[in-house]
Amino acid sequence: MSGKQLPSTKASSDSGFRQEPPRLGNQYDEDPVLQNILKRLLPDTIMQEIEPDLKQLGNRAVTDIYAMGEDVEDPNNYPRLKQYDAWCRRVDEITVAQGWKDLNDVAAQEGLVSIAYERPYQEYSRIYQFAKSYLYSPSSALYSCPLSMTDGAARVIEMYGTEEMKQTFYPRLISRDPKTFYTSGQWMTERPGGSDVSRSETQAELVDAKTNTWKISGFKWFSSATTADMTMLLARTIDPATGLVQQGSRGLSLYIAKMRKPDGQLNGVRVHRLKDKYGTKGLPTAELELDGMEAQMVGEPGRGVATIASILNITRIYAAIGVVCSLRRCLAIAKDFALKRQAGNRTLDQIPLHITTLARLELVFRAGAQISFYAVQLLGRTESLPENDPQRKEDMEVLRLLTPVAKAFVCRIGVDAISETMEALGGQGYMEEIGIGKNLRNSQVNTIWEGTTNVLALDVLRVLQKSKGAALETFAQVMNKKIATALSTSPTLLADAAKRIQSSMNATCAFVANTQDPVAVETSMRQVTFSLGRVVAATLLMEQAAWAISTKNIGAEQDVLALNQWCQDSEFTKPLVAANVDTILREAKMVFGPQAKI
Ligand code: UCC
Ligand code: FAD
Repeated sequence: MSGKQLPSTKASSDSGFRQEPPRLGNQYDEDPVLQNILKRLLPDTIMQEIEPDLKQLGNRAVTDIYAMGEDVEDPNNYPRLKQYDAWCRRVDEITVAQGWKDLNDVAAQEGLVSIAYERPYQEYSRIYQFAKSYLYSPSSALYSCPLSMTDGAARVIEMYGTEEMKQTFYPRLISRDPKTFYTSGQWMTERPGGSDVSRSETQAELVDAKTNTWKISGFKWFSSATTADMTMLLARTIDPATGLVQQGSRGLSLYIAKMRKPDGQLNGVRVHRLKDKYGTKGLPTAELELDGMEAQMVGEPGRGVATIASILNITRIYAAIGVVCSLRRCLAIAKDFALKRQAGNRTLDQIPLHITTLARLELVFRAGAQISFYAVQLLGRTESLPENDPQRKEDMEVLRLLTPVAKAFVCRIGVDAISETMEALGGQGYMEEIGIGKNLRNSQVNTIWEGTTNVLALDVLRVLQKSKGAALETFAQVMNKKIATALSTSPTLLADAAKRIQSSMNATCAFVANTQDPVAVETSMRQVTFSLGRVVAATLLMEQAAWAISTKNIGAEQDVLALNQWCQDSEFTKPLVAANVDTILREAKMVFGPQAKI
């Protein structure tokens, strides 16, 4: 026998080793990455004004809001549907957890939607709002989902709504009073397709042109937040003059409808079934049959997709932020565990292999946080700057390209990283009580809803083609400006990263310009999207590092390390590869067998 000899001790359920558990403290105080992004993006006076509010929410995220989320995640409290009463009358009542209702009230009171529309700090209001959403979201069991659609609905009404909609729906969507606060659904997906809505079957028939009243019938395949008060939905418009409909997505218009009539009955909606989902268990997602749902058209007939895009472009930012804050939550647990858990004679935070594993996750978190808050910054500017401001035009162009990049890239790499945080706690990571499982399950969906990764890559292509390449040019110019400004603060420390970012940006632009074959263009779009994601993350990490150096921020060293590590990663310099018909055919044969064709 080797090793030191000791008297034997007996381990039992009440004696022997107990691991000190990881702990979560105030979620704002413990997050220097968030704090420093906010300090960089916000004027000092605003930062000072909002910080106490962020601190109080950071505390609520681990106290009462946390408890509400746990109540929702309790399997005994999952949503239940009662379709009929004892007398065979159709009632379609959905019961949700008390925590779900409380999370709604907290969201209204905390101004999680309203801050964006009250605009107390003009262009900076969005940053304030999303910082709060970031703190609330990982404890909220996905209440951030209905909030994101509510936010998008408010924006659509602000942009395209009639005066009546602005007076009836809008004030409720942005209310801070839980009694008057409305949440909204967003119904696009039907059985023939969610990525491609062109074969949608739901139809809208005009009832009264004077009051813009329509009756909608059909079947909606996914409705998250079915207990919302209202919804925005796509339907195929029956031309009142001819009684005919136009096929394809250009035949779809956007409609707004209340879920219930004034007498409390459902407004022509039957809840067909609640979805049995992998995650988002507390969110009452349903299949809905519509039979004469009374609604009003929003925007122009046949412009449904283009009009609802204003919701998509907001909810996609929520999805990116949602994954980033969940990753941070899981990483916080993994980091604290590493300080406490011993393997051999060291704690995990001293073991090189464990350190390097966590370092990669930390990088994904920092990069994702930068990209997401940049999208938020641009969203705020585009909503607040005067229409003729040249900065607004540039911001709109960059935001249009950045939004699908952020959603696709951040959600994809973020979910993978959350999965790895689970492993960092070993077997305990897999246990429900730890919280990583819930975050992983609830985050996974962000790669699917609001557009899958590939559909968003095709949205990037839409932007490149529609702008005839101008969007990418503007994007590159803006990144170059940021790099030049950052370099001027610290040429030596940042020079290597600057060279790498510019070379990667140039390679991506050249690849896009030189790739002409349609198959190659389409199949390389995911690579292009991710490459743009890596470049924008690098540029923003550099901006953050330059800010930290120039303000002598305590995190400056970490920021420079993160920047260099991100830019030195092999993925960053990996060349983009264009596929052609032959390569895809080979892949098709490999996947589907020798008969495969494209
Ligand atoms: O999943 C859903 C809700 C879940 C809950 C969300 C919670 C998130 C927060 C979580 C927090 C933790 S709701 C369903 C979401 N569904 C999608 O995202 C659909 C994915 N599919 C697409 O995005 C497709 O690309 C479609 C449906 C947009 C394709 O439609 P079309 O009609 O075939 O495409 P077109 O013909 O290219 O585009 C029609 C018009 C064009 O404008 P015009 O006519 O002026 O040329 C496009 O430029 O729409 C314009 N357009 C856009 N404009 C299309 N996409 C956009 C866009 N993103 N922004 C601006
Ligand atoms: P499909 O479109 O059939 O996609 C299947 C696969 O094909 C995907 O991998 C996709 O990337 C790929 N694909 C499709 N088209 C292309 C293409 N042209 N090129 C390359 N690849 C392609 N929808 C709503 O409208 N409202 C809601 O409230 C809502 N809530 C949801 C809640 C949950 C929990 C979930 C899981 C979904 C929800 N959805 C909702 C639906 C969601 O938006 C769709 O599932 C999503 O847009 C994908 O559509 P689909 O399911 O029809 O998949």
